[in-house]
Amino acid sequence: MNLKEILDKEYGRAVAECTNEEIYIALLKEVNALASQKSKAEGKKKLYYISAEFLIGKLLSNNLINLGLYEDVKMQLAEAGKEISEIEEIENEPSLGNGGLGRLAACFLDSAATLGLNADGVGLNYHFGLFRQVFRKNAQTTMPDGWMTENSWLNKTDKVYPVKFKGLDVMARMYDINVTGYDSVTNQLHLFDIESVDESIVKDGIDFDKTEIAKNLTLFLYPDDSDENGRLLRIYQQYFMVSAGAQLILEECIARGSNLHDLYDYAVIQINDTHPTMVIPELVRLLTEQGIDMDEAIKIVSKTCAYTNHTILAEALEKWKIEQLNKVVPQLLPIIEVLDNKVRRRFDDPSVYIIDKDERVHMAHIDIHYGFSVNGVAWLHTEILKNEELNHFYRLYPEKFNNKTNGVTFRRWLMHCNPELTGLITELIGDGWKKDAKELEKLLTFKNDKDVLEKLLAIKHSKKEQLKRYILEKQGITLNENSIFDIQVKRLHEYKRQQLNALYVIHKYLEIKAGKVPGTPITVIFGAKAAPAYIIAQDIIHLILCLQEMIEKDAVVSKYLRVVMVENYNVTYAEKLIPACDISEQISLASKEASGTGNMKFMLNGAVTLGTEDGANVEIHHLVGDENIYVFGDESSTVVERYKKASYCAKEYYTRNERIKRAVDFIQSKELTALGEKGRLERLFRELVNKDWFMTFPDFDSYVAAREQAYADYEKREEWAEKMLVNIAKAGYFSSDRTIGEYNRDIWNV
Ligand code: 26V
Repeated sequence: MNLKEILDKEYGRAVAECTNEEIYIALLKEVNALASQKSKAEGKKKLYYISAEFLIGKLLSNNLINLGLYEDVKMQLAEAGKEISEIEEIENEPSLGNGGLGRLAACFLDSAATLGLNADGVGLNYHFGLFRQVFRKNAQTTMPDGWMTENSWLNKTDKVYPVKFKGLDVMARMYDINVTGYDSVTNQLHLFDIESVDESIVKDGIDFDKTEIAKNLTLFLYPDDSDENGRLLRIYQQYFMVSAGAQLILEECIARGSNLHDLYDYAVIQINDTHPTMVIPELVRLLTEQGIDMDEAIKIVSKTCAYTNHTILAEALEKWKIEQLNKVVPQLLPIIEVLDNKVRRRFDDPSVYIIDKDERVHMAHIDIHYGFSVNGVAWLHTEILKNEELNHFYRLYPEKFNNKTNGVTFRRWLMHCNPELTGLITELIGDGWKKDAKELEKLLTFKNDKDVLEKLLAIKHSKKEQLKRYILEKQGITLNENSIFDIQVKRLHEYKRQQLNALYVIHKYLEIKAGKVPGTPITVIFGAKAAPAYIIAQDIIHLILCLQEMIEKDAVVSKYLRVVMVENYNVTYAEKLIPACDISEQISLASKEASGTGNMKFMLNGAVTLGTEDGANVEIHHLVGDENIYVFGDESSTVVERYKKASYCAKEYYTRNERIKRAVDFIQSKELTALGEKGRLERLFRELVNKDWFMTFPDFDSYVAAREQAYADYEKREEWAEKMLVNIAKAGYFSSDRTIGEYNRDIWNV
């Protein structure tokens, strides 16, 4: 690519004379055109990965890397005195996902294209995506996060599909984003949008009239569903996505030669959690419209659809009231009733019915009965699905259940975000690992190589300096790059237990106040958005921000301990934080985190995990061995039992354990209430003492012990570097190329 020529043609100016924005736009157009020209995957059968979320992140560098142009462009920019990172800054991040599930979908598309699979994504084009988080008075406020500009990666297509709701007909327009594989084909992410959407109805932060469907349908990702209109809007969004998606799929399959009776030879639809579940009755409806009888239509669809479960939290398993569905998509109800009746005729167990006695439709039940595969996303998660949460279904269909441990794309999560480490690895073992991540294990031969270990430490240090500069620029906070960077970044949820981390911070603060100072200063970094209607999550953010301010103002303590909560944590921030991390906090209550994928990204970048035996941490532990991870807390079997017996009493721990009591009491101390809202802090205090539903107290002592051990081991720099090396070397298993290979082998066969 000749940047000079491109800019000359576009603006008639030299590289150095163009603004960063001009360079970005010219690059965007050029790279997008090159991506479109790449060969497409071919084949009779295609995978459609249908998902309400695709958290794709910025695309410029990602596409440059995958097209093999990154180094060249970087060099040409450098010759003109520009850094590629300045150009990256111009791009808006599309926040089309909440967290893990959406980011996983994006990694999967990257890997599917890299492996050359005939595979497209199907989703929605939210104009504002997830909200932008702004801190005011030590609390989260929310703003719309517009990302679509005149020039973006969205390519408008001429495909439009009619979608019918009760009393409202709309048109779904398809927009495509090129998904470049690494040195491979280009696939597509199809995002549907409504022509009549009106961004001007958004007022006061992220408020808007939830009843004006024709104007609001694709404005936001998961609009607040704390009220009835919000919930209905979610049904509108889901049906809009699956109806347009189903029409696209049928049209494409017919074009490839299907007579629809053999649809499953032409398409496999992976349903990403229950949000796209209505694709099942919708496909049945469309097939019957084509003259196929209902029984056959159901059989065809059942051989086409596969379901991935991403959570066992009961409140996250979608159930829609018949009454709600009737208000939006009455045409699906007769079909859902047929699906339910077939289940009732076959099985005598109300817990597997689709429609329950309270007239609610269990979306996951549709997927399990009428899909041919059900998978969990990490070994432990799948075991819990089989033996606990979905045990009744597992007994009916043992052959449908399978595990697919999550993975992440190493193009973004190593090559892009950590070129320094990428360079060292390639210098040591060549670049075969870029196509076959298992080759990272070759690094183990350098375990005792002092020179290599020192280089690893030096890279970590320079990534900490880079993060320091970034946070200073974004938030005006100056980090100490010589401190331990202990990081917990993920959605705010009680089960992920940011509150346990905060209790440790209080404990440490009190120790330092009492004169017991740590050997190396510690910087505890948080990043998390909380759902606007999730009160306790908001209170936890409030606590963390108050702790941050209190410690910042304490000249003595802040020399040894700092707390920083980064504002608006997103993919772009993750790319800066993860390479700079020493200790990766993965402290969910065992059994609750389906997998986690941040844990994998941290490991890959040489952070050492401090975690519970939960989700994919179990597999990380198994791979790196006891020496190279800090594991603490009760095991999932203990936790599951404790819930079953309802035997947990937080108060008992609080009264008996002096350290816990002191830390928890501090939440409503004068020091903190002076900086925050007394009512909120007291509410959080009461929540913990009287409930502590996610059992932080039972794990507190072992958490403190493990964390202290990690900090002590950090002092032995060479031994620590060995741990880093082992983590990187063993991370190959968590490449999403491996995961996608398994999906294709066991489920898709495209
Ligand atoms: C959704 C909701 C929605 C309503 C209220 C509470 C709640 C809590 C959790 C969720 C999770 C939605 C599904 C999800 O994002 N699961 C994540 O999927 C990742 C990719 O498989 C996995 O790594 C994470 O462990 C899992 O939490």
